[in-house]
Amino acid sequence: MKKWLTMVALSATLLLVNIATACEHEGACSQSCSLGPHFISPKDGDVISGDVHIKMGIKGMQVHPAGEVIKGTGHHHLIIDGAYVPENTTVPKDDTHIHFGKGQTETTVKLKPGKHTLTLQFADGHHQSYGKIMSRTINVTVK
Ligand SMILES: [Cu+2]
Repeated sequence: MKKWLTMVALSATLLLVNIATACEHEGACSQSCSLGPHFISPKDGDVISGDVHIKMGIKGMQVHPAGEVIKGTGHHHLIIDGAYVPENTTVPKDDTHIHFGKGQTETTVKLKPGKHTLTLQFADGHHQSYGKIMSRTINVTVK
């Protein structure tokens, strides 16, 4: 009886380990399984020729068009060669801070050849940043 219980406990432990491993290898969250935005593509360290096609994902929140603030929702921002935007600060709108206020999750950008950082910043319906925890930065090289 005692041996049987040990076997059950052991199986349960193995199952949990399997779930954790599966999460790490899930394509959409290969950078990390933590909450926040992530790049489905490109990946950190990618070398890209031509235009950069970007696919954005989010974990722990829902994408919703800008306009009204709804708890647990927001929209993506792409920051080119710049830092994340501190919490409760309005995300600037310029050539290097691109808003996806319609709820878009894909875009294509043209970057000069060389090394660049791409940062995703998730912010609420009034473009107020959710801060560092809701940002993600990767490095890419454009040929
Ligand atoms: Cu915005």
